[in-house]
Amino acid sequence: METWKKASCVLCGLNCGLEMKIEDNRIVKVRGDKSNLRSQGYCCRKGLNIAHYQHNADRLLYPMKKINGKHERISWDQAISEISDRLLAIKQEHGPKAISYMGGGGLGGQMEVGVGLRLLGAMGSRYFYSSLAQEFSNSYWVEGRVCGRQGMVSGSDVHNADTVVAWGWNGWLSHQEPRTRELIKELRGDPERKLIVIDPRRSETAERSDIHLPIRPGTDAMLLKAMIRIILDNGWQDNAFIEAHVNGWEDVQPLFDGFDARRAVEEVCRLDYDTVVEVTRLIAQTKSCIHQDLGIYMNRNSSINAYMLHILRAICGRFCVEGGQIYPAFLYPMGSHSDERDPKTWRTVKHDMFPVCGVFPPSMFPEEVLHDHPQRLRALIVSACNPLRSYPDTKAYEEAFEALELSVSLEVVYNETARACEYVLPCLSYMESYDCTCMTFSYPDCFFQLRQPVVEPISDECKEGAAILLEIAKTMGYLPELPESLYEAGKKGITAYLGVLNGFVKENPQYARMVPLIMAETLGRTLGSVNQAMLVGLLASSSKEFKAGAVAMGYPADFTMIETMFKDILAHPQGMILAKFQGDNFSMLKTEDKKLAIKIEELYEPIRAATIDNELANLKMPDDFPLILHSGLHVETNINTTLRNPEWNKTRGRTTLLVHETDAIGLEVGDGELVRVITAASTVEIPVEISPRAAIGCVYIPHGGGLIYQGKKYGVNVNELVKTTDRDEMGTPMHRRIPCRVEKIA
Ligand SMILES: Nc1nc2c(c(=O)[nH]1)N[C@H]1C(S)=C(S)[C@@H](COP(=O)(O)OP(=O)(O)OC[C@H]3O[C@@H](n4cnc5c(=O)[nH]c(N)nc54)[C@H](O)[C@@H]3O)O[C@H]1N2
Ligand SMILES: Nc1nc2c(c(=O)[nH]1)N[C@H]1C(S)=C(S)[C@@H](COP(=O)(O)OP(=O)(O)OC[C@H]3O[C@@H](n4cnc5c(=O)[nH]c(N)nc54)[C@H](O)[C@@H]3O)O[C@H]1N2
Ligand code: SF4
Ligand SMILES: [Mo]
Repeated sequence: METWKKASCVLCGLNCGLEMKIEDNRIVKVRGDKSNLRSQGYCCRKGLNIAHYQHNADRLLYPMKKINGKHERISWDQAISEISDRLLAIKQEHGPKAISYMGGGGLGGQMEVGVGLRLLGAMGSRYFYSSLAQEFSNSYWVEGRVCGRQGMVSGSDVHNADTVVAWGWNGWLSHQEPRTRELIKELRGDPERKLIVIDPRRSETAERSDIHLPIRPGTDAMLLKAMIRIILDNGWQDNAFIEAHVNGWEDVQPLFDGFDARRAVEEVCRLDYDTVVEVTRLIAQTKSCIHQDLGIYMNRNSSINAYMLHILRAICGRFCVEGGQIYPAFLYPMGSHSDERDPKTWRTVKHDMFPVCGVFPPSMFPEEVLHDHPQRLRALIVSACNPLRSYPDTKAYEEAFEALELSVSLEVVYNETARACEYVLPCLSYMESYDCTCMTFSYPDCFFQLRQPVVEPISDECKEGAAILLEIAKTMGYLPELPESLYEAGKKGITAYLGVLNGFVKENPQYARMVPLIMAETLGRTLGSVNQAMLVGLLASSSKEFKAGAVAMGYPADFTMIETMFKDILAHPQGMILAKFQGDNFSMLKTEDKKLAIKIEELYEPIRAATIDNELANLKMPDDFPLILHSGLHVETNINTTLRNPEWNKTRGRTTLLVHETDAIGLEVGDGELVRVITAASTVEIPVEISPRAAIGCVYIPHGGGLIYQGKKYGVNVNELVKTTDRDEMGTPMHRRIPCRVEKIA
């Protein structure tokens, strides 16, 4: 019989709804799920290839331990007891600062990190490293000041906008907004709407735009300053909006006094001034929104750019309005809040670096391991990420992993990081488990999907990541003795369980902080899934805005809401709207007066220092590395490092270095010719692809290469070419501006 099951894609943050045809426990066909309210049947070629994620020859089937340099099968009992003992010993000898956690919160599931961070907290450590802090730190830090809370990140309401600005975003390939290609086609087909792309090269998205500003690489700060100046000169700012919703503009405005917008645009950005004025007018005077992405995040001036983008939105009245920049309705936020001004906020030992959203920057991890302070990092649990390919400076990472006293990988495949770890623990894949993410950027509707398993586990020994971490927490002694009544209560339903749990916590207030782990343990057993129990916990502890929004959807206003909602979620594998948030979008702001707080004094000096003359001087590339390497285009043939079997790109050729024709002539290299790319970190050999998609002076290598599949390495790992120190003041790697040179191989 033909079975089609509903699930979602796990390959990028959009989590498009998918339907999968299953035969003999295998995904044999995939199509977009039209009943998913968010993606509405949309799906890209990566989603269509998701079977390669689930079924691949490097799936992990049982726990392993490295013995004499080789991974050997061990039992779960041995794995959990040894890891727990070792963690306790390291903590006892060196203190909690020696212990770290990396990853989690991935693009397909976020339940495991919920338990992981509680385990880390129970051990007394706060050293959490994740991918979030290699793209978003600068922007989320700014967001924390503007809206009052990091992790509450705003997004662009592109589908309701008339002018969409893609700033350093190649949406045609990377998607990043629901139904991106449909959106781009709609914008293009509608004379009343505009797509504007600000990108040094003619990207696939730029090619489909109404206006392309081919900005000189790295000069976005100059363009932003100029745009704000142009708005003020023309009186295009929205004074009524500023009066009603913005705090601090009088303080900020002088930063733009006397700025020579024309000179900046023409001389620094090398753009046509009149076109920039027209783009600025469209941003200020139409229903506009700006989607910025890695071209901004992983580039120079990332902090002030994120800041000036928010200033621009604020003075144009484009915050918290339809088609503008909105604060999404969510069940749980993107991350926690960590204010570096609070002396209680942890910093790293070596670099004294603070976290953003509770996350420390992966670019600093190797140095935090490889130093001789008694409190250096010594133990790491890494889950659902692949630092040995994803994070900058693979060599430094390899050395750091060597120097760890304990390394544990929770994975589904034998990836490069698992290979380097002492213990490797096999997880259920996202197609074999219940899981969810929170990356839905809409308001007031809060869309939510709990993905359900579509296939049986590949091995009896695979477990939910959350369950593995809970087991470690239990073995380490972090869970109190729990009464049988708590294990039994869930059998009578969620409402009954929550009643008994409440009673238990009232009697034992000392365990209040442990409630999520207690639920994971007790309700998790009843439900047969720690992830499901974690979801119940999330529903129970949701914000008052969420609960009011759920009542507006017809859910009971009392204690029984959780059970009703939980059942509804399970009955809707395609996802559903759980809550309709009440009140306007400004009500989401966490500032006291519910206004946008755009006064960020720490960034005044950097903005002042970004003068035309300084920028002209700072943009000069070093003589020995005259070209800009864009280390890691997110292209059609990769999805970070997740799809590993090269089969899926069989007809798509090999990894190349994109080079503009002008540069190719200068280098005397022809299409397909092998060249050497040299950076301060390393050298790789790669064939040239002469391409109209490259900007002059820039060369490009895709992200996600150099993966080992069935023991063989495919393509170039671009993170070999990056040093950990190629980073900015927040630790964000400068992947969009790595100095390099290219040499013809004689
Ligand atoms: N196919 C595919 N899709 C993906 C992924 C993938 O690996 N493959 N990964 C997903 C993830 S995790 C992410 S974060 C996103 C990333 O999505 P994107 O941010 O869209 O990815 P990039 O390829 O880095 O595109 C950045 C663009 O910025 C431009 N740029 C470079 N320098 C500058 C500059 O100085 N100024 C300006 N204004 N622009 C500049 C580049 O030319 C490039 O076109 O993609 C997601 N989607
Ligand atoms: N040079 C360079 N480096 C980059 C970038 C770049 O542009 N240039 N882009 C960066 C960006 S934007 C990002 S977001 C990061 C992404 O980097 P990572 O966060 O490392 O993401 P992935 O490479 O997708 O790795 C996810 C891992 O999770 C595993 N996994 C899948 N399903 C499960 C599961 O159910 N349980 C567990 N435990 N594991 C699972 C996958 O097998 C895979 O190994 O890469 C970054 N690295
Ligand atoms: S856009 Fe992202 S979530 Fe949607 S199918 Fe493609 S990879 Fe999957
Ligand atoms: Mo990313």
